[in-house]
Amino acid sequence: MARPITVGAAQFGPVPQSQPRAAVVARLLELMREAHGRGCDVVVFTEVALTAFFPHWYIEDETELDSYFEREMPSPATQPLFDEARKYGIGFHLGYAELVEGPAGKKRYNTAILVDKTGAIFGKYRKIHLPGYAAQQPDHRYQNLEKYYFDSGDLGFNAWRAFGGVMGVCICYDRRWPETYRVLALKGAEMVFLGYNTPDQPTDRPGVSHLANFHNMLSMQAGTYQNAMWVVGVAKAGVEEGVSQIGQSCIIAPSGEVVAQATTLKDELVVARCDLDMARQYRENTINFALNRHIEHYGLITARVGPQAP
Ligand code: CDT
Repeated sequence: MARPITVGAAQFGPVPQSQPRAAVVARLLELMREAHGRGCDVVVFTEVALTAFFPHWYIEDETELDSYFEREMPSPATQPLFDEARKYGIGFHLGYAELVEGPAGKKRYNTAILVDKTGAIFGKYRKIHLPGYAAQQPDHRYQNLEKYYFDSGDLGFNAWRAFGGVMGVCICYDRRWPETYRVLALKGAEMVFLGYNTPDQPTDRPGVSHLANFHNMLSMQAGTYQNAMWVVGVAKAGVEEGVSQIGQSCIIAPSGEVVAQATTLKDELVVARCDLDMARQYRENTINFALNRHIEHYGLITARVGPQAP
């Protein structure tokens, strides 16, 4: 029996460094209202949606760095998102930089939350795979300092029953690692939400990488098909503070087929009505884990490299 869900992938155009939170939230609210108008059950915002993607530059001043992070969620600035979600009866996914202050000092995470149709947070994920460098690269055109600014997520990959199915979350660079999708699938996720900030050029050389768009779609389409799940991938797109980022926000079926995709590099809502039951169908047939994954024969606990051939 079909289990339909209508999903909105809310691609976000550049967020200037100078744009206040309130103005960013106003843009997100506009996308949320459009999603409501187009019948969405849930609207998916991108990675670190509330600010410019600050890992692209080096920040020495701690107070300045802290200004990119949220210490609470909802916060006064983000409360309208939760209020409107409740008013419209729409769920949402939101990525943001999270600051946790404890006895051991500050912890910083690249985080995403899931919010239900009553405006209540029911899921949180902290990005595990952090790309880039742990130190400034002075000779690079722009930085990729996630290893410097963030701690690796400590909440694991999880899946939550919501919106008529089982929902999972990962963030950006996670999508390039097959174990991300596999662990989420093994936990039962039928649809995975993921936001990304992906430059279309290497940090150390000028010029567009002709493979940036290809690798984006390759990772997500392989992830969906090999794990029998839907993926909703949502970009921060366009030229932000001098860094040009890919778009291609899209909704991909468990067949690996792209059912909807953005055509711009700006704020743009992409909507699809998806049958969550398609994940179950694939998992009972071609991608049946229980029938076909003989992990006891994978040799996972034997030597990593075999002996020298004669
Ligand atoms: N934000 C983020 O994780 N970006 C990375 C850059 C990696 S460069 C190959 C990404 O996977 O898009």
